[in-house]
Amino acid sequence: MTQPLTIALSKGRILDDTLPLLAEAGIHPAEDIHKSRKLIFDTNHDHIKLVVIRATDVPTYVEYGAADLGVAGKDVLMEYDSNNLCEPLDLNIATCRLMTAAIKDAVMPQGRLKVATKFVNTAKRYFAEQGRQVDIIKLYGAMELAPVTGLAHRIVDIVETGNTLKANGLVPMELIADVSTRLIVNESSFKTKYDRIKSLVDALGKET
Ligand code: PRT
Ligand code: MG
Repeated sequence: MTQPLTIALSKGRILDDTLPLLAEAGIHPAEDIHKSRKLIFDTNHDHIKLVVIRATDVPTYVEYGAADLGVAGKDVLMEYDSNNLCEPLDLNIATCRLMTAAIKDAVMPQGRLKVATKFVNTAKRYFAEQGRQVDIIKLYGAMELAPVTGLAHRIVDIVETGNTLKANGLVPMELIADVSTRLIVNESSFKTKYDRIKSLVDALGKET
């Protein structure tokens, strides 16, 4: 019996760019993902299934083998920081930058810099590499509000056009990483289901 191949997709903005890539590689969900409340979808291929989950959960599903493959932003992968995931393909979609930002013309604080972000691990690593001691404050959203309200001096967040920062009186400062969406693969799946995964990687690679 052929084992299923499960692909974990990030819901939200990445999904809209992923579905056309899958379609060009010949993979079509059996029903409209946007109109369904289901979390798991059959496809036109008997043995390929899609699960649609929060972007931050994708590496977890793939690392533990609950999904063989996944589609996730480099920002999410940097924050998850696993050594057990293969990253064979840059899908070149949902491109943006991970940056620090602060209030325009803000003066540096006397004491330690307070940095608000949902990218706690990435921010810690970045400032440690710079040899700068900072206090990291974990937030789950609306990071732009932190400097304005005095919660933090700086934020680490995704910047695309820069409009969100600007609308809140902030300016981008340091580039931490260029971000795009990656295909990730569970290491042991890559060995046990090599042929099927390889041809999928090749098909998706042709489109990017
Ligand atoms: O909503 P939920 O908490 O479940 O997750 P999420 O908000 O992280 O998911 P979602 O759907 O927003 O998708 C996030 C993924 O898309 C990220 O992991 C990135 O890899 C990628 N991506 C690409 C972006 C953006 N562009 C983007 N512009 N993620 C977020 N933004 C947000 C950013 O947080 C900021 O609020 O857009 C705003 C900045 O945009 P500009 O154009 O104003 O600079
Ligand atoms: Mg969101």
